[in-house]
Amino acid sequence: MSCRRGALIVLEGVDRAGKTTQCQELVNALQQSGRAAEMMRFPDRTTKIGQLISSYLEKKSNLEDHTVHLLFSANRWEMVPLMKQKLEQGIDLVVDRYAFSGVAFTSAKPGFSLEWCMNPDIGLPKPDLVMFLQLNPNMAANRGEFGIERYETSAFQRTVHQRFEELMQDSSVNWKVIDAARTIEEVHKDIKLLSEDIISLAQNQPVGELWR
Ligand code: NYM
Repeated sequence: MSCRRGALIVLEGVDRAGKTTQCQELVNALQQSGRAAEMMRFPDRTTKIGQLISSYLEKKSNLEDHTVHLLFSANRWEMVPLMKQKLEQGIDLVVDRYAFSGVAFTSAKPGFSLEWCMNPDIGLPKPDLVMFLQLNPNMAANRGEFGIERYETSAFQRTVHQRFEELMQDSSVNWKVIDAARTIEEVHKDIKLLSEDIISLAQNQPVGELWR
């Protein structure tokens, strides 16, 4: 008999919404309750593709806008075999950003439709749950270190936020909106409860395909 699969849980939001902190908190909490949980993040800057992306984000190199979009997508696809393997082994994956960031950030640039941006990510493992950490982009800007990397301007982040709002209209994805303007502990409590519910539901279902 095969073991019950792990859940694919994604945290999304504008920059500085607290995603990384909350991913770590969730992984710790799940591990403490005896689950095998691991964190992943996109972009994964450790691979060759990830290094190209990282250099672009740090403004050390320039890449054409379509090209960098496809690199971000390729950086997800290159991790798919590992993700599927871990899920099958019963490991819960807590992921800091996914295809939704990919679409929201590129489509905030002039001339990019949501549809074009979604295409390369169609068929990725579908998250069982996507929690959107809702934070006013102006509040995010006050949370320090804002403005160091590419895309970190209030005007751009406001457009990114609008694109996320459009993506959240899609009922084929299990979106939950979390008020991220509260304390770390309060936000964590909500995230943990929602995650525990989805872990029990997901274990009896096959992993879906995103946007298909
Ligand atoms: N980003 C992230 C994209 O533009 N496209 C993507 O597909 C993904 C996953 O990269 N500003 C952007 C969002 C962030 C930056 O930042 C990655 P961080 O701090 O590594 O999450």
